[in-house]
Order: sequence, then structure tokens, then C-alpha cells
Amino acid sequence: MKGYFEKSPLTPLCKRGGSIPEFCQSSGVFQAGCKISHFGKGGLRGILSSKGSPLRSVHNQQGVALVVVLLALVLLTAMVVEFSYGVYTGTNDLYNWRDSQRLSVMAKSGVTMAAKLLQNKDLVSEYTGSIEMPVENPFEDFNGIITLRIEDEDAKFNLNAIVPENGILDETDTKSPYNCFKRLLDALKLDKTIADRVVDWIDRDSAARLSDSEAGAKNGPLDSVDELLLIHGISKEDYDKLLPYVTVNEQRDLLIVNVNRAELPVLMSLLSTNGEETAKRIIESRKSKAFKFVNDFNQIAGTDYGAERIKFDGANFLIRSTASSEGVKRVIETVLDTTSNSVRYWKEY
Ligand SMILES: [Ca+2]
Repeated sequence: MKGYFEKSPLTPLCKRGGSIPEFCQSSGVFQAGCKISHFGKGGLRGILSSKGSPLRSVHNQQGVALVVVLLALVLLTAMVVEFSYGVYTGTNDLYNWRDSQRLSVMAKSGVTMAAKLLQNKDLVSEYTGSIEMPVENPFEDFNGIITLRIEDEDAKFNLNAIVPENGILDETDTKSPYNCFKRLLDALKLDKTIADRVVDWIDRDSAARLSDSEAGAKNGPLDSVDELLLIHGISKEDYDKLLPYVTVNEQRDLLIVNVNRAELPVLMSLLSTNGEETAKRIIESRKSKAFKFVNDFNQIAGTDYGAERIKFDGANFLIRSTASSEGVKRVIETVLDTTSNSVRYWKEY
């Protein structure tokens, strides 16, 4: 490490204002500037690589500064990306919320529209079972569609009627709601023991009709058809088959069905003999002329139902209003009592 500079390194060059001296490869000395002797074995590389070398120190400082700058750039880039992503997701959430609110308003508008339609008795009497109405682009600046479905709940089987208020089932009476429900299950090719499971779910006692039919039973009437899914032993497939034909009503003393709109399986449940054939005959008959009197129905059905068991018009209607736009949808299901103009059930999802 000896003899690289005869005076303090670099300082003389700066004082003289000289340029960086040229290095002679053959002699190993600088040709101008301050007097510099031979570099020894390592040559200039040896100087630059030597510990404590001023040139080395300057380069180290520059390297550290470069690393710091690069780290700062990486940090800033990460912050910008994070901020951009946050703005992007926040904006998307805002748009989704706005569209969801619009769809909700659309669905509610559909319910209002259906309620108005139901006030028109002539229109209501024209359809049997259910009606569907699409309404396209209800808002000027929003592409979407409302689909309305109206179903007569009084034309369905009231599950709560299976167990009367006094809890006593008349299993010997072929026209009892319990036996009618068994015929409905039979018409839908479902296990008839489902009737016993529903009975144990509703009746107040805990005496099981089947080995597991009181498991987790509510021991009270159903508040909605969805409760069927909670009953032990009733599968989703069973529920899907039953859903179009059953309803729940607080009326438990009698099963009352609107025979002018009841569908085939529900009509079959009312008939103790020749169910399918007679039910088809009833449907054919009401196509030409709706039933208005009990005797007219009994004559074709071969039954002796009184006016307390059958009716000829509906008062409770299920409205399913579906608002959809670009694959996103909002659904409102509600049951309106058009007699008292009250809402009996409301679900939005
Ligand atoms: Ca029970």
C-alpha cells in the first residue's frame, strides 16, 4: 500500500485545477497532475479496491444513494398501486350499491304495479293459477327489466289447516285436511309420511308419529312455506315439488280452496275417488265457465263439500317481483290480502 501518492491523494489535483491524469499502461504512472509514483502489483485496480481508498468511499456513497432512491421509488410505486386499487374497488362498490338500490326500487315498483292490477277484478278473473308480466326498461337511464308473477294463494293447499286449533286430527274422514294432504303428496309422487312430519311440526304435543318426526319440532303453525325445509325428513327435492301447490295461512280450522284456479294436484287432493280423471274434468269445465255455486262444483266433482270448504275467487295473492339488469337481480316476494289491503308476508333478496 505504499507510494501511491507522494502527497495527500487527489488534493493536489484539485488545487492545481488539473485534469485527471492519464494513466500509462507501460510505466504504471500518471503522466500529468501531481506526482504519482508506481502503483505496485495491483496497479490502478489495486488502488480502487483498497480499503479506505477515497475513490472507493465516493463510489460507496453513490451506491448507497442509488439504493435509497430505488427503494423510495419502489415504495412510492407500491403506494400508488395500492391507492389506485382502493379507488377502483371503492368505485365498484359504489356502483354496485347504486345498482342494487335501483333494482330494489324497481322491484318495489313492480309490487305496486301488481297491487294496482289486482284491483281490476276483470283482469284477475281472466287468468287461472298464475300470470307473468315483463316490463322492460322502467327507468330512462337504466337498462333493466321487471318480471311480475302473480299467484292465487287461495288456490293452494294451506299447510296449517292440517292440524286444527284443537290439535285433533280426524284421520277417518276422507275429506279431512290431513287425508287431503296425503292425497296431494300421492299426486306429486312424494312419501305420504311427510304429512305426519308436518303434523308433528305443528301440533303442540311431543308425541312422535314417526321415530324422528318430533326432532326439533316447532310445535306451532308455520309462518312461511320455507319452514318446510326445517322439518326433519323433508328434503330440498320434496320442498321444490311441493312449493307450487302449498301455502300457509293463519286459518287452521278448515281447508278452503279456490277451485276456479287450483291446479290439478290440489284438485286431486280434494277428491277421494277417481282423483286425476275427475280433476281434469273440473279443469275442462271451468275453462268454458267459472264455477259460481257449490252445487255446480259438487255435481262435477262427485263431492258434497259445503261453502265452507270451497270458494270461487281469490283474496290472497303472492306477488313475485324480479328486477334484473346485466345479470344482477333483486327479488321481492310478498303476499297481499286484497280484502283488507294488508301485507301478510314480505321477503326481499
Ligand atoms: Ca309436535
